[in-house]
Amino acid sequence: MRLFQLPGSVLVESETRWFRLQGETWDSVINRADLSGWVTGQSADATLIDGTPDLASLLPPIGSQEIWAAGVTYYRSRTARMEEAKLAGGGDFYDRVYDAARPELFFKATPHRVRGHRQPVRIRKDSKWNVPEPELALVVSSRGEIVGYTIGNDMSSRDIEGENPLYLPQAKVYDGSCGLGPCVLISSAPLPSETEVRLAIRRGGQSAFEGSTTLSSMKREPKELVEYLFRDNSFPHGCVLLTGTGIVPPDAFTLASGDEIAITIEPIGTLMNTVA
Ligand code: DO4
Ligand code: MG
Repeated sequence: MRLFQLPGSVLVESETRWFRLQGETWDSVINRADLSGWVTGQSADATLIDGTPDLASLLPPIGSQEIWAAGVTYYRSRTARMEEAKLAGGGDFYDRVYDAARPELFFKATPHRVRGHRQPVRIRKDSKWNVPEPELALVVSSRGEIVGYTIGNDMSSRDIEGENPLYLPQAKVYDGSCGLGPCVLISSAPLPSETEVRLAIRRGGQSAFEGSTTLSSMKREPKELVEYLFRDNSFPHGCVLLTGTGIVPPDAFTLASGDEIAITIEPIGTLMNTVA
């Protein structure tokens, strides 16, 4: 089952049926106990929507949740960061966090910085080297349970982060720096390790970069990341946690205005954003 957010309503796609959750907000839905059982129960009395609903006004799958992210959870990310930070003397930190018990977790966005499916993401005006980071995103309830999955794009300024690791918040957090969507796949079970994450970037109608990885290359378990995030932190509305990237384009690549970014994680769908 997948949840979609439209202005003023939450829609459910279950097998071939679509229905609206009456009198619910995004925050109330994702914090329901036994979300998948509850949504299944709602389908019994729901008024079905004829055919496929119009998703032109689709919103990002976010209400009042904070968005956090994990880093250096894939070997590819560790290597790329070590390269970009080595002149600044910061390369070693990435190697150490990759092997450490405690993961890297950082604050990524508030809801107003998030862009949904087909909404434009942004590059910082003071940055010259930028990439999208395609990541599995966990939707976590206020009780710390993973209730579903969405797709995240952790837009990142590599020159700012590479200049000094202490600039990480500026490289990661700015208006339009986080893509999320198109929907939430409701599942309390982990996604299979062979699940693919694919990134395709098109420029001027042609492929500019393609890459893929699978969740089996992730060094840490989603549950472990959530457990660290919830240590001494409460999330009254739940939160979204991006799990890190395993795909980094070659160093010569930087995003440009007009680029189309498509991130696909099959059971969830495809998140598409154009760079503003
Ligand atoms: O350490 C910097 C950020 C890492 C990150 O965002 C990632 O690995 O996805
Ligand atoms: Mg990232």
